[in-house]
Amino acid sequence: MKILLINPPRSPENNILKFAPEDAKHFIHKKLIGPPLGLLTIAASVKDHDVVLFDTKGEYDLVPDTPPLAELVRLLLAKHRPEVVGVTTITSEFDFSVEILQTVKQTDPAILTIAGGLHATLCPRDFTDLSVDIVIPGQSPHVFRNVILAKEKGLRYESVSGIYINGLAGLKKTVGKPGKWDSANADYLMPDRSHLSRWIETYKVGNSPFPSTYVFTSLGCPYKCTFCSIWTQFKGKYYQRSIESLIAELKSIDEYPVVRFADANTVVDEHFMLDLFRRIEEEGIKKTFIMDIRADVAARRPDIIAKLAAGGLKVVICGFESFRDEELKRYHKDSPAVDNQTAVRVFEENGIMVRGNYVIPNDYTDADFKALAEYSDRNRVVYAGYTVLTPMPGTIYHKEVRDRIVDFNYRKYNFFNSVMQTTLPHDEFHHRVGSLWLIKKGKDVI
Ligand code: B12
Ligand code: SF4
Repeated sequence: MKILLINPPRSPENNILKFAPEDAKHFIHKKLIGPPLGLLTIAASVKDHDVVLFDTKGEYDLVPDTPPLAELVRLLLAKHRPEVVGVTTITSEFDFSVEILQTVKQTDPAILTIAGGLHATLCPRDFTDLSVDIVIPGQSPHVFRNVILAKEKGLRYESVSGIYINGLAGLKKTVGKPGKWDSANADYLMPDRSHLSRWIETYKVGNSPFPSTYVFTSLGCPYKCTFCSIWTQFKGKYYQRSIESLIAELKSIDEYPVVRFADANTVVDEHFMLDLFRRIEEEGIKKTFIMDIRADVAARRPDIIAKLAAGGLKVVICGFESFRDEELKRYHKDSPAVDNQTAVRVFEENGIMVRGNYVIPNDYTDADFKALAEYSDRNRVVYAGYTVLTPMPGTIYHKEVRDRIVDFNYRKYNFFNSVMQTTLPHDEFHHRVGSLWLIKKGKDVI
């Protein structure tokens, strides 16, 4: 079976960048670089078939004058002649995923179209556009494989559990539950990164001359922050990979000297991380590591941070979220603001560069912006990110404020746009958020 998997482009909507002062624009995130791990996993589930994976993000970075999406998809269809096309979807890229599948159906209605990924997991019922044949929620490589087998054998898709079939009468869920699938352990599928070799030069972060890749050591998160869709995607569960499977993966990616752990939180099981880094040292694996680590972990366990730094940890992404305890409590962050300050000190003492991220609520007034600016100025970090507290569909926060949402354009759900009424005038709010990006140490950008 010929299968084409397409990673959609980034959403261009970025009101923080649009309204920021000119001198701040250089620092504001324009794009995140990284491989589509989800699609690579799906590709691995059907590797006995003829699979092509196309990263449109990488393509637009590599060849900026690549034709617009619909034309690009038509070229891909003409070149690869797939019988099945699959897309992965996060909320802000939903429209592009649908546009890809619409182009597929306009070109050849016989091609089977399948949508999966985070947004398909949290909001499967959004995929009612008739260009979508099947929606597969969840960690679903085995279900995807079952759909391909059904197509191959000419069976009805109704026989595959765990999918939604779309049609004129709407989406219909098939009966039964898909069999158990242990994505992080027994059923872990090693991604075949050779699918991405065309774009490897584009996977470079900041000023690094070396390409980076993502590897997950865990899935899900044991915390329950109200604005976060990662724990809801995994229904609050947390799955840890095995150390030996990680060592095997790290040893297989010599072409990527920089590895970002794609975890919600890399240090949850502290013993696990210490054991992993002991094995990394034993195996003589030399990489630069980037991780997401919570402030409270660094504040409580500076000894662990020191060990990780010795093993190659160079950059940490840390969700500071707020400088006020009452806001952190409201977000269910489970970590007081003082931990942010302690964490910055611990990371810096260990030569680790910190990317600290704050989320800005839509009701911030002039006084709130001034207070945050003052705090952030006292706690400068090398890379600082200031994004908008966004009600992502499928989160607690979305349920809380759903009646106050004024902008339903999913392209804006990427943390760079307020989709609720702001207390300050709309343009000024984004200008003020943009100005904050100037409060950081030095001139580096990631
Ligand atoms: C890797 C990653 C990326 C990569 C790759 C994503 C891509 N497709 O191109 C890059 C770096 C490009 C990226 C970019 C962005 N990301 Co990102 N990213 C992640 C991260 C860290 C890990 C995701 C992952 O790989 N998980 C592991 C894989 C195996 O799981 P998975 O993707 O869910 O895939 C499984 C299933 O979903 C399913 N599946 C997936 N695809 C498909 C397709 C089919 C056909 C089927 C059947 C099944 C299926 O099967 C897979 C295997 O089991 C998550 C945070 C996290 N820790 O989860 C954020 C996350 C997904 N990103 C997020 C966001 C917002 C972004 C950005 C918009 C950020 C920004 N503001 O710029 C950008 C988008 C573009 C840009 N502006 O540059 C949000 C999404 C929130 C939401 N509700 O939409 C997350 C959850 C982070 C967060 N803080 O909330 N991201
Ligand atoms: S914001 Fe971080 S700590 Fe909170 S639930 Fe999401 S991943 Fe977990």
